Amino acid sequence: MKGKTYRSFHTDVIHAGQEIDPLFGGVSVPIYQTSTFAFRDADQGADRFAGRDPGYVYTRIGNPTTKALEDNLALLEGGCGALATSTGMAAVTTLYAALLDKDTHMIGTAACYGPSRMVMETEFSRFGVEADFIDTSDLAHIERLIRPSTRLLYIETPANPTLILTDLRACARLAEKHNLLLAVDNTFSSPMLQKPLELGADIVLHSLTKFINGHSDVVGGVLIAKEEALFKKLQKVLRLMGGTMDPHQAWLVLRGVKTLALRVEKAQRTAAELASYLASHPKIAWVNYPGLASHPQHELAKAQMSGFGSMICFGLKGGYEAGKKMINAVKLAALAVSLGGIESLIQHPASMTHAGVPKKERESAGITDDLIRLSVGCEGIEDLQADLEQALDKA
Ligand code: LCS
Repeated sequence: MKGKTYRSFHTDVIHAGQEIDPLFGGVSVPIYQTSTFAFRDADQGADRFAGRDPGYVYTRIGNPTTKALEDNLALLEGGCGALATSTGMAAVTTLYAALLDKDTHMIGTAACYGPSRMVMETEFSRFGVEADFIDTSDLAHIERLIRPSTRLLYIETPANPTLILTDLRACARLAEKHNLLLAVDNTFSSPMLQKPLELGADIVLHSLTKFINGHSDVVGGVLIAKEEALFKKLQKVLRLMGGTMDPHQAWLVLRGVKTLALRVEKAQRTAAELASYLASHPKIAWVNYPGLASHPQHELAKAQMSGFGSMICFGLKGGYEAGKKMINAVKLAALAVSLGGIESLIQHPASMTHAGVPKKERESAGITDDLIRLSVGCEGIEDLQADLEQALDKA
């Protein structure tokens, strides 16, 4: 992997792993929009396939634009290498396929992004992989479920959409004790606010669709490994299964990541104020935001995150009926799934992102029917608050 990190994360997002285009001096990384790369001669082709020549072969296997993004993201997370994927789900499924075999077992966070759980319970289960999705904030429960066949601890913290946290340092200790791999979906925090590899995780993954790209115009994902052997294992499976990222997609994400630090700073400042505003509103029953002193894991948030992010979830006193009126009345925040973009978005997980998780499991994971999820963007607080205010008036 090329490149180095700087003193400031604000510099890293712009420069880590990046270099001036050696051909023409382009400051922006060129888009190598090509599916294949010509060999000088047959020997060079053979050498590239055998890995004796590090040059490019074919874009599913590797591409310079995608590599520039991968080098940047690996440095931001402190990993040895990154693998960009076509979507966040391609990162999740590549991880599962690379690390789990028939009759092996994993333990995952129950309140994770619905499809990350569904793909395991409905698809990987067909190949004999076993899984328990539980409240991973309960470490004793994790330990009780570990079996000789358990290979992977899959943690999402803060979890989508409940914002329940899991103690990453404690999970790393458990993983070490029981010889498990610890993978962390860091989508909600981004490397700006949480660095799972530094806290002891083996792998970090993201839906790049969210904060890292940040402009609601690209889907993508990434896997970042701490150690080379694990990186190679994931890389082999990704190349074979084909969930690789396209160079044009990579270029857009590279453009997006340069403003990650600015966007996260702005959005989380606004989110902190909006969370306090909602918590004091007479029509609001409850608010979950890790930055509020009332969040049951506020101390853990301070211990493992450097900021509390810009995701808020809350419920209205009138339950989902009132919540539905509110989300129908919101004008500035779009009523849409996804999160982490400059535009604020609001949605109802029980009927949208997590509708595929059976109701019983959804509720036991804390995804109650009244839960509304707000992704705070970079608009001005005055406008966002006024919009929530008028929508709450109608609820
Ligand atoms: N991990 C997390 C935490 C996510 O929130 C998502 C998508 C994924 C993985 C999958 O990434 P994708 O394939 O969509 O790039 N979360 C979404 C959400 O909450 N609303 O719509 C998508």
